[in-house]
Amino acid sequence: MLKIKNYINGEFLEPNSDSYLDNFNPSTGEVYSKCPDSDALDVVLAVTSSKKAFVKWSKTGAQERADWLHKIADKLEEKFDEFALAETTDVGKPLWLSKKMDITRAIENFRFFASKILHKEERSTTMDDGSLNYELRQPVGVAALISPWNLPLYLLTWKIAPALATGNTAVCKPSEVTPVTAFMLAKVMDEVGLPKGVCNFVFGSGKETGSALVNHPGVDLVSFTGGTETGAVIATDVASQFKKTSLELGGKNANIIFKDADLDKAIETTIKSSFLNQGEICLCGSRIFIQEEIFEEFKESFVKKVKELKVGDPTAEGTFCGPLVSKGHLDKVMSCIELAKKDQGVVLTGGKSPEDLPQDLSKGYFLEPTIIDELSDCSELQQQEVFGPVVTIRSFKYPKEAVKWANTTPYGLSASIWTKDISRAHKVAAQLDVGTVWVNTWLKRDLRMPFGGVKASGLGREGGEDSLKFFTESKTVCISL
Ligand code: TXE
Repeated sequence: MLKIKNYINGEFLEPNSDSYLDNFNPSTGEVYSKCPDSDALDVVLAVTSSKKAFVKWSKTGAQERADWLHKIADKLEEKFDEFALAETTDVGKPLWLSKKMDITRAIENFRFFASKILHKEERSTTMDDGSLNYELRQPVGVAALISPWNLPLYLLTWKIAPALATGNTAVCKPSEVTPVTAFMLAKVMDEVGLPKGVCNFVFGSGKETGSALVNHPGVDLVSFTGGTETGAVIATDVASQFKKTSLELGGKNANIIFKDADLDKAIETTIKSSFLNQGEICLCGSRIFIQEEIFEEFKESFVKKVKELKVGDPTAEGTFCGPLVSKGHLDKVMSCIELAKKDQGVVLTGGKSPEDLPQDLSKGYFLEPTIIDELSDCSELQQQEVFGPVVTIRSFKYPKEAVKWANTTPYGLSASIWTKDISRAHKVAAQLDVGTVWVNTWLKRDLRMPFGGVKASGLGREGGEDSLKFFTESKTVCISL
């Protein structure tokens, strides 16, 4: 049985409490590893180590920090298959997806910021009297990096890479639901000889470990990705401590398909934007709006193709959906489907566990991809994030009606638009209250561009220059010549 340990000050340590959380394999429903249930004392050790390491690390040159990030990326490449299988086992996502997205993007995160940091620019101005102003962008200090269970290594490294590249040190608190690849990353950092205390890992629950970390006075910055509710708790915690904070939260994203869309391409991509990673991606387009002229044609083709998706063993060839991440999450998603049925929703396909699962997967948390039609406009489910393989479809007549519906949600993370009319695409994109809009595509990410949400989807932007800005403090120096 794998027993995960904290990684603090360059050592692998048992939690102070010596208590552990069960970590389940979602495909079999069995406990397959143990995650430390760390307490405030473990957090104090990690923050103290991080603070001590900051003195030297913050003074290292950009090239030296970039070299360390490349060493970590080199090791991740070496252990690519091991990491991919571990992520699939822990989350339930198909192995091909772990390889194509999660581990590949984790490596890219290190490579991108190892390069970006070498091109950091600071502003300067000269005044009429000849005085010189220049800006210093200096590391903030100890960064608390808190990540969710859906894209564990991808989203944790999305924070670690810029944090270290800019000269901060870090205390990572991965999700207790999927801790394994973070533990493997700690081993990689240890193996490459990253100076001790530069990146610490404390595993445990959000309420105890996560909360102790966010509230530790030695933490200078918080980068959080997770649910909106948790984001609100953290925002409240840090508000009176004035800590630099970035919150990437939930989404209830619209996917708007106009009558002139390339229907085949729209349907092919909509299958991914609806059900990739079992719908457990905050950027999934869970509300599909189709212009009435093509609604029936879309519905018939979409339902037919979704019925053909393979649900089962995430390590098997051809699997499109593995299990949901936990029993609790499966129950939550099933309750959303029951709510939809109560609110006049018609389940066109899915809504239940597959019948043909082999015996060894019979206790797994599987759910067939689910399409719901005719859901009442005032159903709570039109507003609530499901975060599972469940989408609703609805027709619209005019573009302004689609925009109204798309914006009628507390969230504002992303949206997709399908149309050949580029002028309409520009106009509709400008009217959507979200942080990212995709036109005739989905989930295409350029790491140079900012990423984040508005409204209940979060605060702040990370990505490219925005990450360098977030992970540094700006200081203006004015010299009278
Ligand atoms: O989030 P949780 P989950 C969202 C997604 C969904 C949620 C699922 O929309 O709503 O994340 O991930 C720790 N103080 N996104 O269930 O429960 C917890 O231990 C400090 C959006 O993991 O919020 C875990 O490590 N920490 C995102 C992390 O917070 C606390 C992309 C997240 O836990 C804490 C991916 C506390 N009080 C998922 N309570 C995006 N927008 O990019 C919990 N934690």
